[in-house]
Amino acid sequence: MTNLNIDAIRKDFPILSEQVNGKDLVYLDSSATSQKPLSVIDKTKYYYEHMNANVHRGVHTLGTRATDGYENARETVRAFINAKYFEEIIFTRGTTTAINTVAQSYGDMAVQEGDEIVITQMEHHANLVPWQQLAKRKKAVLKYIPMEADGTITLENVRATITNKTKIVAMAHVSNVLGTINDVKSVAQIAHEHGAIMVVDGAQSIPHMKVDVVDLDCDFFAFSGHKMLGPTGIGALYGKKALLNKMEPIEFGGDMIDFVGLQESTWTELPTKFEAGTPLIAEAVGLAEAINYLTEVGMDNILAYEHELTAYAYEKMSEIEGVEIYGPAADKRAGLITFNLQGVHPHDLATALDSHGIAIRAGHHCAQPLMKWLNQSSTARASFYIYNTKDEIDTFVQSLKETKEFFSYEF
Ligand code: 7TS
Repeated sequence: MTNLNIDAIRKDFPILSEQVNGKDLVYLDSSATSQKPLSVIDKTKYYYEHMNANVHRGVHTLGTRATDGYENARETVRAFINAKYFEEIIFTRGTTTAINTVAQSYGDMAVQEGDEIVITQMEHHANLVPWQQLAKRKKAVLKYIPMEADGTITLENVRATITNKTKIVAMAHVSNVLGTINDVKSVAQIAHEHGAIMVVDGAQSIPHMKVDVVDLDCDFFAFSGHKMLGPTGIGALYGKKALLNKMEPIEFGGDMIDFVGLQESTWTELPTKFEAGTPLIAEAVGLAEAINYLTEVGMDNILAYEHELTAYAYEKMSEIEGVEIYGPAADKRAGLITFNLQGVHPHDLATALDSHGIAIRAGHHCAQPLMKWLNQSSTARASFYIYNTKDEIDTFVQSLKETKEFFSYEF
């Protein structure tokens, strides 16, 4: 049983008291975006009320407060993922921007015609399309590591796919559809043995488990703040300093320059070299507060509690005839369950559940190649976070049963 006081945690999230269609909200869509605790909402408000100015410019007091808030947030992120240097943390708009930065900057520098980029078919489009585009620009080969029937990847297949022509391996730490937890640490080691770099899409892992980039020994790690209790519009790219130093910026303008002449310019130091323009100041301050919250609850407690919830939901859902669950067994997956209910389109299901106050996601989950692999055009997904309860799962499972009954009368 969990050590967490979930009732107390739930009180920290004002939105959980919402009524939806006359019912208590049951929010099971945290993989899309998490809800925000009052401390994050308050801190963002506090920033605008007491700290707001542009950063790295003014000598006035508010300028200093804003700069300190922003740079302290960078230090909070650094410590949270155990990066060695603050220069290795680049604030971005989110995972998508972080991966695109690597694909354009590192990719354009390091990948030549005939080289290989290795990914998997379980990637979110954000960790697939940028590599497709890079492969096209460079006439490189985009290779996919085969998946097992349960949506996992074996290290044997990783070894069989990565070759000495491979320059980049990019993989989700946790799949947003299958819930698969990939052994990215071992994959990074194999990539390095072949002289390739390892890019980890951490969008679905960092909200739910301890991430240590030094231990993983990945070269880049991308994530979004909004899935980890933080504000929308902010995320980060971790990159090893030696690599980031060699890379060219992909955006140019204010802040990121050192000297600007009429025809030529030079770039400033890391991390600002990759942060052109006025950055996401209030958002970074809010993200740091979210990290404080997560740290206080404890990442190991979060992982253990979500594991308990997921195992419970998996078992209850498996008992319903006509429910097909995709991905690995409950003990091998993160806190989400993607499924279909036979005879009911996922959008109809999500609409029916919404009428019961239950929020789930339906669609292709920005993973069309994975839908192809599953042989499904669309699926439904319930995803969990620290504020969810077994009672909510009971409500959800009961509503699934009622929806099944309702639609079976129609056929
Ligand atoms: N990578 C993974 C594994 C994701 O799950 C997502 C978002 C992204 C990248 C992109 O993150 P963004 O913050 O830049 O948009 N995933 C989802 C999802 O599963 N449902 O909505 C968004």
